[in-house]
Amino acid sequence: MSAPSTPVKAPEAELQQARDLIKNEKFLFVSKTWCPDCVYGKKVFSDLNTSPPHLVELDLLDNGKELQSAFLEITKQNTVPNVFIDGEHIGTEDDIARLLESGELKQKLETAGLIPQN
Ligand SMILES: N[C@@H](CCC(=O)N[C@@H](CS)C(=O)NCC(=O)O)C(=O)O
Repeated sequence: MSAPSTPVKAPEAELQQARDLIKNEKFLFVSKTWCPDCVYGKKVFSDLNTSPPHLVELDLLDNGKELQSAFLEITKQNTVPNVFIDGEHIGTEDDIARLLESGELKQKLETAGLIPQN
């Protein structure tokens, strides 16, 4: 029999931890150290000279799997990068690329005070 594909429900402690991170960190970047899509996302922000994001590298945490489940429950996204600006869920590297292309990413970063206004 194959393993169930539905992730386990996130524990309350990790749900609270994820909510607190989203609420308290103006610029939150949930990542995994080996993830190429995260490298892309980090480079986009670095090229825009943003203030450094608060990085959460899930694969370095003892409770990384549970925390990933918590972000899934909150955002419906199970992948990294999972990015938030000023509490707003931005999404993954596809969303970063789309918002970069449209100019909205820079606008959001400026509004949040994460890059200087023009
Ligand atoms: N482009 C993908 C996200 C990028 C992606 O697939 N990221 C990988 C790591 S580079 C991932 O999160 N894999 C699942 C995991 O590590 O649990 C999406 O649309 O969600």
